Amino acid sequence: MRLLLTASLLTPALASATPPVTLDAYLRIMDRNGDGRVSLAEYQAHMSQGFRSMDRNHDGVIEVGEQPPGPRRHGAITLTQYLRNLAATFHRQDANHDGFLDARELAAPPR
Ligand SMILES: [Ca+2]
Ligand SMILES: [Ca+2]
Repeated sequence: MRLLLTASLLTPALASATPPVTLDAYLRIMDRNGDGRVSLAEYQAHMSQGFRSMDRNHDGVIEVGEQPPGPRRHGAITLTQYLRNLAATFHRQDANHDGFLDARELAAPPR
């Protein structure tokens, strides 16, 4: 389980530069206030980094042309919509419905 996770979460560069990074370490990257669990705000802050890097003209909208090519391509998506989608994912992953993701919930396959 841990091996699988390590392989899927790490970029090759990171993997070669550091000792194996555990799921706990991954959680700590998201866990900004250090309480050992990931709140929705922490999840959104971390996951929206990708949005911000795709939003090349920084207008809060990812145009179709800024999206990676692929079958899931859809119309332009705003940051607001994106955060709403992240919230939906967060709540699906929150298996025990306590409003936080622990390491196990973070590692669970998307529902
Ligand atoms: Ca936290
Ligand atoms: Ca939870």
